[in-house]
Amino acid sequence: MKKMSLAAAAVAGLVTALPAAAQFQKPGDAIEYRQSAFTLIASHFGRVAAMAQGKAPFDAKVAAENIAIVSTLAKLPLTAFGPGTDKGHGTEAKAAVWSDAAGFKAAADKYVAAVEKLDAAGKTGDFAQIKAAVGETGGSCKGCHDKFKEK
Ligand code: ASC
Repeated sequence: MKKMSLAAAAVAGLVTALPAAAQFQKPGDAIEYRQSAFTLIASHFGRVAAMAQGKAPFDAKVAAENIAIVSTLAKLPLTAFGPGTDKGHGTEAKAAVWSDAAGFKAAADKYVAAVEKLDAAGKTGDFAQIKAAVGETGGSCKGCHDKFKEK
Protein backbone atom coordinates (compact mmCIF):
# COMPACT_ATOMS: atom_id res chain seq x y z
CA MET A 1 0.00 0.00 0.00
CA LYS A 2 2.78 2.33 0.97
CA LYS A 3 4.70 1.39 -2.20
CA MET A 4 1.59 2.00 -4.30
CA SER A 5 1.08 5.47 -2.95
CA LEU A 6 4.76 6.27 -3.46
CA ALA A 7 4.45 5.10 -7.07
CA ALA A 8 1.34 7.21 -7.53
CA ALA A 9 3.17 10.21 -6.10
CA ALA A 10 6.11 9.58 -8.44
CA VAL A 11 3.78 9.47 -11.45
CA ALA A 12 2.01 12.64 -10.33
CA GLY A 13 5.38 14.34 -9.92
CA LEU A 14 6.47 13.24 -13.37
CA VAL A 15 3.25 14.42 -14.96
CA THR A 16 3.49 17.86 -13.42
CA ALA A 17 7.16 18.09 -14.45
CA LEU A 18 6.41 17.32 -18.12
CA PRO A 19 5.46 20.03 -20.60
CA ALA A 20 1.79 20.92 -20.39
CA ALA A 21 1.14 19.23 -23.73
CA ALA A 22 1.89 15.86 -22.18
CA GLN A 23 -1.14 16.04 -19.96
CA PHE A 24 -3.44 14.99 -22.79
CA GLN A 25 -4.19 11.29 -22.97
CA LYS A 26 -5.84 11.47 -26.38
CA PRO A 27 -5.50 13.95 -29.29
CA GLY A 28 -9.22 14.76 -28.92
CA ASP A 29 -8.60 15.85 -25.33
CA ALA A 30 -6.07 18.42 -26.55
CA ILE A 31 -8.41 19.70 -29.27
CA GLU A 32 -11.28 20.12 -26.82
CA TYR A 33 -8.94 21.77 -24.33
CA ARG A 34 -7.67 24.38 -26.77
CA GLN A 35 -11.17 25.07 -28.09
CA SER A 36 -12.43 25.54 -24.53
CA ALA A 37 -9.57 27.87 -23.66
CA PHE A 38 -10.10 29.96 -26.81
CA THR A 39 -13.84 30.18 -26.03
CA LEU A 40 -13.09 31.60 -22.58
CA ILE A 41 -10.43 33.97 -23.91
CA ALA A 42 -12.80 35.25 -26.63
CA SER A 43 -15.55 35.79 -24.06
CA HIS A 44 -13.41 37.80 -21.66
CA PHE A 45 -11.50 39.64 -24.38
CA GLY A 46 -14.82 40.40 -26.06
CA ARG A 47 -16.06 42.23 -22.96
CA VAL A 48 -13.03 44.50 -23.02
CA ALA A 49 -13.18 44.90 -26.81
CA ALA A 50 -16.82 46.03 -26.52
CA MET A 51 -15.71 48.80 -24.13
CA ALA A 52 -12.80 49.77 -26.37
CA GLN A 53 -15.18 50.04 -29.32
CA GLY A 54 -17.73 52.09 -27.39
CA LYS A 55 -20.30 49.28 -27.56
CA ALA A 56 -20.31 48.94 -23.78
CA PRO A 57 -19.69 51.61 -21.15
CA PHE A 58 -16.05 51.79 -20.06
CA ASP A 59 -15.49 50.55 -16.52
CA ALA A 60 -11.81 50.34 -15.60
CA LYS A 61 -12.40 47.75 -12.86
CA VAL A 62 -14.44 45.44 -15.09
CA ALA A 63 -11.89 45.87 -17.88
CA ALA A 64 -9.02 45.02 -15.52
CA GLU A 65 -10.83 41.94 -14.20
CA ASN A 66 -11.49 40.63 -17.69
CA ILE A 67 -7.99 41.43 -18.92
CA ALA A 68 -6.53 39.57 -15.93
CA ILE A 69 -8.53 36.50 -16.95
CA VAL A 70 -7.38 36.79 -20.58
CA SER A 71 -3.83 37.12 -19.36
CA THR A 72 -4.08 34.02 -17.18
CA LEU A 73 -5.60 31.95 -19.98
CA ALA A 74 -3.63 33.32 -22.94
CA LYS A 75 -0.92 30.68 -23.23
CA LEU A 76 -3.01 27.66 -22.30
CA PRO A 77 -4.34 26.78 -25.77
CA LEU A 78 -0.84 27.02 -27.21
CA THR A 79 0.14 23.90 -25.27
CA ALA A 80 -2.52 21.87 -27.06
CA PHE A 81 -1.38 21.84 -30.71
CA GLY A 82 0.80 18.76 -30.38
CA PRO A 83 1.37 16.18 -33.14
CA GLY A 84 -1.73 14.21 -34.08
CA THR A 85 -4.13 16.95 -32.99
CA ASP A 86 -4.77 18.16 -36.55
CA LYS A 87 -7.99 16.25 -37.20
CA GLY A 88 -11.33 15.54 -35.62
CA HIS A 89 -13.37 17.01 -32.78
CA GLY A 90 -14.48 19.80 -35.11
CA THR A 91 -11.02 21.34 -35.17
CA GLU A 92 -10.73 24.45 -37.32
CA ALA A 93 -6.96 24.41 -37.18
CA LYS A 94 -5.44 24.43 -40.66
CA ALA A 95 -2.66 22.02 -41.64
CA ALA A 96 -0.40 25.10 -41.76
CA VAL A 97 -0.20 25.02 -37.94
CA TRP A 98 2.08 22.00 -38.30
CA SER A 99 3.49 22.46 -41.84
CA ASP A 100 4.47 26.07 -41.05
CA ALA A 101 5.36 25.57 -37.39
CA ALA A 102 7.74 28.54 -37.41
CA GLY A 103 5.04 30.81 -38.80
CA PHE A 104 2.56 29.54 -36.24
CA LYS A 105 5.05 30.14 -33.44
CA ALA A 106 5.72 33.66 -34.70
CA ALA A 107 1.98 34.40 -34.75
CA ALA A 108 1.57 32.91 -31.29
CA ASP A 109 4.50 34.95 -29.95
CA LYS A 110 2.94 38.12 -31.36
CA TYR A 111 -0.32 37.31 -29.57
CA VAL A 112 1.45 36.56 -26.28
CA ALA A 113 3.38 39.84 -26.51
CA ALA A 114 0.16 41.74 -27.29
CA VAL A 115 -1.60 40.18 -24.29
CA GLU A 116 1.35 41.19 -22.08
CA LYS A 117 0.84 44.78 -23.21
CA LEU A 118 -2.90 44.45 -22.66
CA ASP A 119 -2.23 43.18 -19.15
CA ALA A 120 -0.05 46.22 -18.41
CA ALA A 121 -2.67 48.55 -19.90
CA GLY A 122 -5.42 46.94 -17.81
CA LYS A 123 -3.44 47.69 -14.68
CA THR A 124 -3.23 51.39 -15.55
CA GLY A 125 -7.02 51.65 -15.89
CA ASP A 126 -6.43 54.17 -18.67
CA PHE A 127 -8.97 53.95 -21.48
CA ALA A 128 -6.65 55.11 -24.25
CA GLN A 129 -3.98 52.58 -23.31
CA ILE A 130 -6.52 49.78 -23.02
CA LYS A 131 -8.07 50.70 -26.36
CA ALA A 132 -4.70 50.67 -28.11
CA ALA A 133 -3.74 47.34 -26.52
CA VAL A 134 -7.12 45.83 -27.42
CA GLY A 135 -6.49 46.85 -31.02
CA GLU A 136 -3.10 45.20 -31.06
CA THR A 137 -4.36 42.06 -29.33
CA GLY A 138 -7.36 41.74 -31.66
CA GLY A 139 -5.02 42.21 -34.59
CA SER A 140 -2.84 39.38 -33.32
CA CYS A 141 -5.91 37.12 -32.99
CA LYS A 142 -6.95 37.96 -36.55
CA GLY A 143 -3.41 37.61 -37.91
CA CYS A 144 -3.21 34.06 -36.63
CA HIS A 145 -6.77 33.14 -37.64
CA ASP A 146 -6.24 34.36 -41.20
CA LYS A 147 -3.38 31.93 -41.76
CA PHE A 148 -4.03 29.12 -39.35
CA LYS A 149 -7.79 28.80 -38.74
CA GLU A 150 -10.59 27.71 -41.09
CA LYS A 151 -13.42 30.21 -41.74
C1 ASC B 1 -12.30 38.71 -30.67
C2 ASC B 1 -12.42 37.33 -31.00
C3 ASC B 1 -11.51 37.06 -31.94
C4 ASC B 1 -10.73 38.27 -32.24
C5 ASC B 1 -10.75 38.63 -33.68
C6 ASC B 1 -10.06 39.93 -33.92
O1 ASC B 1 -12.97 39.31 -29.85
O2 ASC B 1 -13.26 36.45 -30.51
O3 ASC B 1 -11.29 35.91 -32.49
O4 ASC B 1 -11.31 39.29 -31.43
O5 ASC B 1 -12.08 38.74 -34.11
O6 ASC B 1 -10.10 40.26 -35.25
